[in-house]
Amino acid sequence: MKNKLRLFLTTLGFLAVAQAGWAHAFLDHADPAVGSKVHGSPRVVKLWFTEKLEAALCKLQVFNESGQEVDKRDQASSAGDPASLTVSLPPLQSGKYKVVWRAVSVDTHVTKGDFQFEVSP
Ligand SMILES: [Cu+2]
Repeated sequence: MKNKLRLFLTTLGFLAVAQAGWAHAFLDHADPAVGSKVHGSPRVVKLWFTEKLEAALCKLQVFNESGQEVDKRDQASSAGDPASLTVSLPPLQSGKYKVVWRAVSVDTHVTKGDFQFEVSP
């Protein structure tokens, strides 16, 4: 009986560790918002995540409809906001843009995603 209890507690311990491992950096929200239509060219794309990031290992890119990267390749976390990622943009023409991100949280777990937004005049 004691062994069974120990096994049970050990299993609980593993489950707790597994749960903690789920604390990855998921996209919380973005500006421009996911799937949104914005009037005029945004100056930056900013993403907020659910966990603090290792900014140097993260990637944030913006592509136009022809698949060309249009961002200024200057992605960084905002000062004092280590769960965010920002990349700046040149003036964008009207059209659809795709944001592709790869986030590495401080626990070194990697998450990826992409979404679109549309620029209208
Ligand atoms: Cu994680």
